[in-house]
Amino acid sequence: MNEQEAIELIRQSLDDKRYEHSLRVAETAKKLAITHQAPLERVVLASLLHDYAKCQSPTKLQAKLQQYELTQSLGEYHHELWHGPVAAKELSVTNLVDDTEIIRAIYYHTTGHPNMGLLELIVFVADYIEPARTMPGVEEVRALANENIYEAARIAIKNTIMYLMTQDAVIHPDSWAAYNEWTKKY
Ligand code: DGI
Ligand code: FE
Ligand code: FE
Repeated sequence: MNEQEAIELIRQSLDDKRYEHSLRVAETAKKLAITHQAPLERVVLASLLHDYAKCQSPTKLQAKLQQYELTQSLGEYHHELWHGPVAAKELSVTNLVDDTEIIRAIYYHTTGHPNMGLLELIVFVADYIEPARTMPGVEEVRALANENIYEAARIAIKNTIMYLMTQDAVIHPDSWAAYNEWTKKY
């Protein structure tokens, strides 16, 4: 799939708000890819597609968790965590995307993962800092993103975990593992 095809695909599968968000993530990720000398086209493709399944209902996503045998790892967690893994599976089983790193970037874009490579880190951070994001701490991550992508990702997941804890939300083990790994690096 090329960039134009990805844009057409998300135009069909997402509402306006989510479509615009995806374009902003791709634009943000593109700049980071240039700064960090990451493969530009692949970074843009992963960013465009990261929320591909975001507009599907929790009921539909739940059925797909079953279909792709993801219920055990994700079924007990908040339905917000389902759209990345479902999008990754859907895009790979249909052979729309055959690039494993792109698939991983999509799969783990919400929770993070301890073994993320540069492409995945860029998508993860770009999703957090795209220009419409206003959560507390986002400016710090924006500034760090150009200097040290690991540290930017670390602060992003730290802020997310801290926010979720104020809500008494359950934290997915991948989020903890990512935080621990990036903190050891730091
Ligand atoms: O899809 P987006 O809105 O662009 O962003 P996202 O996929 O990063 O995040 C979706 C939501 O998931 C966001 O409100 C924060 C939440 N989230 C992230 N990690 C965890 C989590 N929610 C729970 N319960 N547990 C987590 O570990
Ligand atoms: Fe998302
Ligand atoms: Fe997103």
